[in-house]
Amino acid sequence: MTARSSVPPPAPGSPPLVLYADASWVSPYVFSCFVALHEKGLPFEARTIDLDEGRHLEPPYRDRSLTAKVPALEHGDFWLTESSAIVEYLEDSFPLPIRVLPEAPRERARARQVMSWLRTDLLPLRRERPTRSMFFERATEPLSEEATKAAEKLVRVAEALIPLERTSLFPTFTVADADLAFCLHRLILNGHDVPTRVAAFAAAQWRRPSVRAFVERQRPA
Ligand SMILES: N[C@@H](CCC(=O)N[C@@H](CS)C(=O)NCC(=O)O)C(=O)O
Repeated sequence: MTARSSVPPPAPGSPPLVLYADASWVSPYVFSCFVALHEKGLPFEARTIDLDEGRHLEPPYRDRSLTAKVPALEHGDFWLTESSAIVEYLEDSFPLPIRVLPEAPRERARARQVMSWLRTDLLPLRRERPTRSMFFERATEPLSEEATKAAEKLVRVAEALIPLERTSLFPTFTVADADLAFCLHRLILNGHDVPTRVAAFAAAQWRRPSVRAFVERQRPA
């Protein structure tokens, strides 16, 4: 476990927040939590866990995190894993000054749907265009037939969800926007064309300072 960033002062009245991330900073799940913390302007300490060396499987991390996965959030004596749960916890605990999930029930449900879907579907695409290929060497093999189908599904769903006149899914930013843009960048950064409107959405999300802070993080060689 390595402390990676200087620790800003904790929010008044709140115990410090610690985000545990993979040492390579390529986890899409860490990305969601990192963006939520940044968007909310919450000071947090980032600590990295070397998954390649199996540090997440060793106590005390294994026991405190329960699931032995990253990301984990530590907030005082409370530990939480599962990125969607972490985003929801941050939203409920720190609703101000900025929300990262919609408030209206249908929009909130849609955002949850998108986040859950991106975490559970499109496996061939996720396998053949891993997040490592976004931040380290690009993928060289063409997409298989099943990954092509997954890519087509991703683009179809994105086109259906992104309103014609907007570059966000809802009137204001949500973590679902960042998650969808992140997944689209598996294709975009590896040189695959996506329709103009989808590309405009992905580019707009990729410009957000919270997203830039993750993308531009220093990574081990
Ligand atoms: N559903 C979890 C997935 C977390 C996950 O799979 N994290 C990976 C890194 S991207 C991990 O910890 N892998 C180590 C392992 O499974 O042993 C979430 O949304 O947080």
